[in-house]
Amino acid sequence: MEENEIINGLTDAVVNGKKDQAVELAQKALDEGIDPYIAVINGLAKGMEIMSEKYENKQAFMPHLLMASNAMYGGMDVLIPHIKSEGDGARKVLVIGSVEGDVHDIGKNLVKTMMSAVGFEAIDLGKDVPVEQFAEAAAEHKADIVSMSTLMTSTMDNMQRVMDSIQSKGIRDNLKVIIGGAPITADFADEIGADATKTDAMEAARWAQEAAASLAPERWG
Ligand code: B12
Repeated sequence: MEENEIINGLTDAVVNGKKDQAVELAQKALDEGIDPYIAVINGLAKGMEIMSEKYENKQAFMPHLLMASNAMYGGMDVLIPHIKSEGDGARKVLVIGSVEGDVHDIGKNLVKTMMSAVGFEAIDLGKDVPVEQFAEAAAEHKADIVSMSTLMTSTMDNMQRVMDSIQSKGIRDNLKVIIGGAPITADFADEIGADATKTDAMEAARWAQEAAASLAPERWG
């Protein structure tokens, strides 16, 4: 099988909600020496994007989405352990979660995966994370990066509340904050004082790598 065929097959497996196929093709991708990072992004994650669009256009419904994400995670379980950390070996810590009120976590999990792939140790707070928990976990784990997701306009304000809580804990200068999810714009990120937003998980990871490198190593004392 050619690389393209495997990558497209991974996308199709997600779109059709076929976990077995996703697992099998993920293994094939490894056997054929395809970069597992590429297989995740161009294969599995692309399938999830297609399904989200289909859902928006009412061409797919919730059970299809859940089967699609199940297939995506099946393939990721095979591929992720083989993604080589691009990190420089320094321990870098990421605190990540979907903000309070929001249970969407597929995108958050993708961001976590990509950040782990570039060398971050991820403290995953999960979804619907109470506002204060981001700052508490960041201080406890001496975080380099805090990453927040939300897919709903109604929960965007909670990102502001997390920023306020990071400020009032006095740790704002110790870390960098990136936010994302479909409703998030660069203007909104500016407005709440976050350091960046990106449209996809891979860009988020690249940014985080550089942002973490710009932080002073001794800042947590
Ligand atoms: C799947 C889904 C669900 C699933 C979630 C399952 C799960 N475990 O995540 C379930 C069924 C639970 C669900 C529930 C609801 N949902 Co829903 N859901 C979706 C759907 C169809 C797809 C989301 C998805 O997973 N996409 C795939 C992932 C890969 O994409 P992503 O999350 O956007 O992530 C990408 C980027 O945004 C980015 N990214 C994500 N996070 C971050 C973070 C950082 C730092 C960065 C840089 C980038 C980044 O990277 C990813 C790509 O690489 C969207 C529609 C859509 N088109 O997005 C609606 C959608 C988000 N849901 C919506 C709504 C309204 C709801 C409900 C309120 C529905 C209801 N009435 O019950 C509930 C919310 C419950 C709650 N309190 O949170 C609305 C939100 C509307 C709005 N703008 O406010 C949407 C847009 C659908 C719609 N058009 O109405 N939903």
